[in-house]
Amino acid sequence: VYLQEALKSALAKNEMRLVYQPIVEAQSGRIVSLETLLRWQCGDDAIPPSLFIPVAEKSGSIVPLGYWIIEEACKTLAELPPAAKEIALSVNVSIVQLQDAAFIDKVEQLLTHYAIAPERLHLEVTESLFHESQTEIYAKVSYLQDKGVRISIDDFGTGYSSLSVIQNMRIDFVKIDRSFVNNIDDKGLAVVQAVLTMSGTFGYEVIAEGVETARQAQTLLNFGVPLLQGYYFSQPLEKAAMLARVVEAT
Ligand code: G
Ligand code: G
Ligand code: MN
Ligand code: NA
Repeated sequence: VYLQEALKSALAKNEMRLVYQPIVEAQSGRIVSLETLLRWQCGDDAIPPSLFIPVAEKSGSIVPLGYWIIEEACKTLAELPPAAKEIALSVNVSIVQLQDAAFIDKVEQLLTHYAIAPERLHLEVTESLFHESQTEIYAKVSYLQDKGVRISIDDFGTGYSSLSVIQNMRIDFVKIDRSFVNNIDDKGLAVVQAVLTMSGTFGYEVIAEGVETARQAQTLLNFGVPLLQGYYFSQPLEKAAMLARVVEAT
């Protein structure tokens, strides 16, 4: 109840901000996109998303908060230097947000208002999202994809019906959950290889998450994973640091 109340005023009090974690091309180390991650500084406390996102989902405040997040992402995209105009931002979206009747209109309005090419907005959703009200959600996602927005399946392999999702939807990116990357020297490798093998048939690009060591990065590169993300390449960065990094690289 305390969190729920504090969440309501968090935006007005300027307590929320986004941080940005690079997703890099395995071959070159070049940044191709950045995942936006929400941070809440409530007084002296940094409250982790794992704690407050579920509360925000339950209370419905994730809906206005989610629009704020997408707007911030659009503003940041507009601020990237011209040489970085190919870089995309990948925003986490939960099912409650997609269920909101205004979702499609809001996303289109924001893209138009900030003059952002839809291809530069990626939405990260989890597999479990496609359980409830499948057809309605599918239609919304599909509509946005027709406009150019890209869809990533987050935490791939940890939810239910992972395989039916890639079969039934046009997925642009599959993000292999970090538990498999962490286990790459053992059985995790088989999962990575299976996801890679299927990518040809289903037409998605593979991103490995949670890459923490040079050894993991090298193994993933050797097996042909095209895109990598994790602490080995970069922690999530504050906006200024992210902009500096992007400018430096372009
Ligand atoms: O950044 P961190 O590792 O603490 O994130 C923990 C969880 O919170 C992750 O599952 C992540 O997807 C989720 N999360 C982080 N930022 C956002 C956000 O902006 N929106 C939503 N819906 N989830 C987020
Ligand atoms: O569920 P999702 O993939 O959106 O979660 C993203 C979360 O993973 C972020 O909170 C981010 O801080 C965290 N993260 C990013 N890179 C790494 C990593 O290399 N190792 C671990 N353990 N967590 C990571
Ligand atoms: Mn994510
Ligand atoms: Na993930």
